[in-house]
Amino acid sequence: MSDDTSKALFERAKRVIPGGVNSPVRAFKSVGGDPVFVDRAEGAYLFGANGAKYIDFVGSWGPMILGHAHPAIVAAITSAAARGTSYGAPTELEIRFAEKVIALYPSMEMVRAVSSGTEATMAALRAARGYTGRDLVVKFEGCYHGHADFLLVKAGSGAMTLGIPDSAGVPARVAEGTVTLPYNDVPALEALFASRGKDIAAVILEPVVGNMGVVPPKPGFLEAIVSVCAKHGAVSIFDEVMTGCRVARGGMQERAGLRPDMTCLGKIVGGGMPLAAYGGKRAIMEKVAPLGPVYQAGTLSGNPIAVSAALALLERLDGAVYEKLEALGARLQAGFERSLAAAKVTGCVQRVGSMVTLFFTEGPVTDFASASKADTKRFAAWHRGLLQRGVYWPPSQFEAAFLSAAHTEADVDAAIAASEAALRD
Ligand code: HOZ
Repeated sequence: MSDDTSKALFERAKRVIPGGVNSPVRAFKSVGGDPVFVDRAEGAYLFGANGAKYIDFVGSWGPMILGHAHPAIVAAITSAAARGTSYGAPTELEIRFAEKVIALYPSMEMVRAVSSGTEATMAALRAARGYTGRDLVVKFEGCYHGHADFLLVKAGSGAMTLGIPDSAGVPARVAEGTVTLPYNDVPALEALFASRGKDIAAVILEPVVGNMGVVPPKPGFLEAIVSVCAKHGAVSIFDEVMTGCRVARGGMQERAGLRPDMTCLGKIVGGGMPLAAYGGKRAIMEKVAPLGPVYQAGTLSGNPIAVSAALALLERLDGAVYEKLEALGARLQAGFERSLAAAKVTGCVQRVGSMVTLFFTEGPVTDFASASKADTKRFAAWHRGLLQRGVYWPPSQFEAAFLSAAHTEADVDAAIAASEAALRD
């Protein structure tokens, strides 16, 4: 596929936007080549400004669980826009959104709408600190919770991809307020609480990591987080921005049968619009202004267009969607595993439902250290091979790919065939 168009657009973009992109991993820096500039998207497909059609396994990094431009969601957006794009005043739509989220996530007794996953985690942690009167935050190496200063410490996603897990511009005294531990390491968690338990406000984690590639929790890890926090009076926070309504309608907490103290949601829950949410136990959420002293606000929070899109999406998430996603995910995983074996290439496919990563390392990948062993050059070559064959895969070894209910078995088989060929390039 000729990519003169992408090249020309990228050159133009780089003159006026840092790195030519509005979010770092989009720049293809770790895989080489020019990013695809998108003209439009429909169902499981992206159509590039270069005229090419791609089977999309990025899905806007998660939200597009029903595929792009779903007619019901487009209709909801259109009709909401005709009624005004933003009011800065409450609407009945926001109540319906909160009621829906609480119905799906019973651990969330109250919920606040915000505009991005970054805002959700930032606000949840502020509420946790306000509630406990403690300052220390615990996160896990390779988990990414948005770009708030105190969370850009040993962070995954683009920060890991670009080799800057500890961002410049974060004051040392701010970073010192965050302690990091290896993911899946219960003894390390217990040891930290034994020594500093009285100072810890909250433990935040991705209950399935998507931001260092897909890394599932080991049996007992999530349970340990919830119980250790409860024992020491700290707040457990599941960042389900990626896993929420993705690994199950009620997220990973539904699959695990757990009720964390707080939950952060975004992506799917936002209907593919700039909408996210945080919430949790009533006693914690009652600390949030105007009820309590923890301040958090936003002109576009609960925006009527975004909330309308979210409601239209959420009401379409039935059991059939998740059955289809599981079947497609299993098919993709088996096919990729066959392609690795046939090409005699070392790799492992990690998957939870419709979140998938092919790691170019023996595996299993259980934490930041094992993820870091992946052969990123091999990944880059494979990624280029997929792209040349019309498969749009996340341009980083350390990101999850996503299936949607709009994908077909034929789309998945095309990706498997592209992988087979790419591994032989
Ligand atoms: N943080 C997103 C992936 N984990 C990337 C968002 C984007 O670059 O659009």
